Amino acid sequence: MASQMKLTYFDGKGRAEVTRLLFKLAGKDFIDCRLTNEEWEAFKPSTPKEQLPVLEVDGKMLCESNAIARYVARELNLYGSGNWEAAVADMIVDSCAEIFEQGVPLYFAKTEEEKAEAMKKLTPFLESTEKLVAQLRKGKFILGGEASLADTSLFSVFEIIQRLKKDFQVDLYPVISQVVKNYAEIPAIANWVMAKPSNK
Ligand SMILES: N[C@@H](CCC(=O)N[C@@H](CS)C(=O)NCC(=O)O)C(=O)O
Repeated sequence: MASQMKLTYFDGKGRAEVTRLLFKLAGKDFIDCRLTNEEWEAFKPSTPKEQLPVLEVDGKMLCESNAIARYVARELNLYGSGNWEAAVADMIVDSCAEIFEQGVPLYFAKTEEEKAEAMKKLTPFLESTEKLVAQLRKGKFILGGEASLADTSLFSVFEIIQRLKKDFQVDLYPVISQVVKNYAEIPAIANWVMAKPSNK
């Protein structure tokens, strides 16, 4: 197991929250470093792609949010058991990454009309993910009784959509809605969510 890891991002959820949640889920300490824009400008040249998030582990640095989340999930045994379950988790992680990227216009939408248009484009991706989760879910969580990277990715991306579109109805996606609800009830997660303002 690697020594204490340091996750650096801005002071928001964005592309770092899945990894933060994984640390919380596993009850594993990490350094949650949040940079201001000025601090970022100074730190930027030392990062592999001049992008955040980065994860520092034993003097080395990883970039790309999904590579970071997968690495941390493997380190913390939150990637299911065996190659098949890891691939099942990956189907969800990749679907959530697609939703995240398709959801970016929602972040930049200024009016309710723009938000509605962005939601319209996002909806097919939510529907196909609901269908996938309905086929894969083995219990309370996607891989069975224990939460993994798969549920963490779902929870995080749905939390972001809810924050950006206040009238978003998670209930339209009943299977995902149940998984997300079960995830939110995990004490370590409930405490983490409660301790943070909704956008941080
Ligand atoms: N594919 C990359 C995208 C990273 C990315 O776009 N990061 C943005 C923040 S969300 C960034 O570093 N922006 C600051 C800049 O480009 O100077 C990932 O998922 O990590």
